[in-house]
Amino acid sequence: MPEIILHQYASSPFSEKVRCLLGYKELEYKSVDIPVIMPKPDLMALTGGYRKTPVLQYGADIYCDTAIICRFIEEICPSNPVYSASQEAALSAAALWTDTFLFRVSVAVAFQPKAIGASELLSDPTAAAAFMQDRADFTAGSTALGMELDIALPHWLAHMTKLNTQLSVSSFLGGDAPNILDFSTYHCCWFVYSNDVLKPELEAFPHVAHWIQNMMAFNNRTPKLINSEAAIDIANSSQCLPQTQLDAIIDTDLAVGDSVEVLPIDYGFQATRGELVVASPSSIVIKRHDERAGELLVHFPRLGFQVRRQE
Ligand SMILES: N[C@@H](CCC(=O)N[C@@H](CS)C(=O)NCC(=O)O)C(=O)O
Repeated sequence: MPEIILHQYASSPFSEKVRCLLGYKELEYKSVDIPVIMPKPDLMALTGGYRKTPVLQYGADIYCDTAIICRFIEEICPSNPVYSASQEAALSAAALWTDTFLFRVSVAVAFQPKAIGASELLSDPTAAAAFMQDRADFTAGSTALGMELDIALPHWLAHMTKLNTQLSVSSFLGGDAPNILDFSTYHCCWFVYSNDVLKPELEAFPHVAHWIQNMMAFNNRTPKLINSEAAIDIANSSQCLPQTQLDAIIDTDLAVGDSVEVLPIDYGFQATRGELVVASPSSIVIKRHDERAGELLVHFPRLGFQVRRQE
């Protein structure tokens, strides 16, 4: 059985979402510490272009975006479920809103001028300049990530107020146990809460602060650190998982075997190219070959991504 390898960095909120879910599921995993900014050549060998953080590797299967990473974790470890059929549409919609809109709001709040000195990513001026340039390249052509603080802050406070109300009568957003919305919401809060200047402001919402502590406690594994070359070797010596949805192409203009490119629709428009294997209502899977990593299947969620046929 392949092992889970999480390609991530410590200060990444979306990585924290996955670290906590893995802990909640009591799953062991290996970790590759990837660069915070480009270039990331060893990650590219696996993803073929997708550069966001985190990426989950399972042998020669590569999962891009936490929406599909979390679904995959649920598939291989159904105990402690975080999805349910009775909430399928509601949870999927709420988690997408949280991972996009609330994340965008939380980035503006976390990077506000008074908090920058205490930010792990921005406290050193040289590193901060390189980071800002990298993120400008990363979000080129997109308006989906930037937001002015005076617009973001009221949205942030409005949602924190609602969360505080719900969490005053319920241990988790999912009720007695967390569901995927807890993990999606938590990583946005963690991003702000882990800045010492901003922590007291979140503590003004005591039920949110208590829930953050409970969610944080799920990040309880100590993954074995491996280097990126070792992860590439593991991909190279693994077989891709058999695909059960080979005929699942819902797009009328696409067929299995088409040469396609897949890219996010919000920001980080770096495409991955390969041969289409699946384009179902839940996922897009393409097959690609890398000199060092061998044959790979790269998986993306359907929501938030587009597939384009390459002529
Ligand atoms: N929708 C993506 C968003 C991932 C994302 O935006 N991650 C941030 C870091 S937390 C990122 O990729 N930043 C640029 C980078 O790490 O190169 C997901 O759910 O995984």
